[in-house]
Amino acid sequence: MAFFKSAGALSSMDELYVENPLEFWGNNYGLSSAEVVFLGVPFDGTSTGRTGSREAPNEIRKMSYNLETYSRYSKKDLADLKMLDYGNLITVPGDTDRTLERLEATIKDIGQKFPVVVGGEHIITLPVVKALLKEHPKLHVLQFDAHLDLKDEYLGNKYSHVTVMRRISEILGKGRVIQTGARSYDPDEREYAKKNTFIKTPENLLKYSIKGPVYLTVDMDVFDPAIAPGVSTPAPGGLSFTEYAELIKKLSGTLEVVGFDVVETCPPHDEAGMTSLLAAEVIKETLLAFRK
Ligand SMILES: [Mn+2]
Repeated sequence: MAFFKSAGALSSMDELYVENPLEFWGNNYGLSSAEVVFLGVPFDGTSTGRTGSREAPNEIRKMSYNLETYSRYSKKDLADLKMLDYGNLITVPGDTDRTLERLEATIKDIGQKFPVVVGGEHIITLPVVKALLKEHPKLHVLQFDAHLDLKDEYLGNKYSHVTVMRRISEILGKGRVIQTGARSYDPDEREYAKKNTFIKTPENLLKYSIKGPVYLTVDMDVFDPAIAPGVSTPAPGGLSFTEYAELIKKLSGTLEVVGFDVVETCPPHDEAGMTSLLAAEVIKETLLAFRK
């Protein structure tokens, strides 16, 4: 539970029986000493489906209070990590470009840490990847998503949550984007993927080795809508949580992950907070799997 907060860097505030329920698990460390930095990005300006993912960072923070900090998958505990909740990016409503510029600048600030970025919709992955490229020129991106997000444009818009992986693939170059969980895409996206990215089933992902640093992006619609109904664009037939947790546990032995995001949770369309709760659990397991 979140009670371990007072077990870290002590201050006189720890004498008081109060806590701030709008923080991810740990927040005992300043930016200079934290190893893991959470950043919320409450932005849903290009959502083509249901809107509302801007509400996700705070909903996921609330749900994180329901979870144990220990993981039975990784046998590790969040309480052992030095973490900082950096807060939410101040977005510019109606202005995608300026919002993404702000996000890129913010990630450049914290890029030497292990960033955990909580969306918001999927376009936010683009500036994060751009910022991390400075630190990691050989970066690969591993995407868990029901969709390929490889459209060249949508209604004339090149910067959208349905074009995000196309833009990232163009920046990184051939073969540096690996996509898994995809089950909803058009023939043009499939054609682009054949030439430029790798599509792997979760099973095949384990046989494939990615050399060099990896940024992970988890779109919550990769999960089955039965357990994750609160997403912008649900697609039947997705992963279970157990499948995901076991998969990343196996990958944790080989992948050098330098940060990740969890995007597309859409609280206004959620049932009983279950997708936000799942997102909190996904953040916890992913962080513990890839952070020693
Ligand atoms: Mn996506």
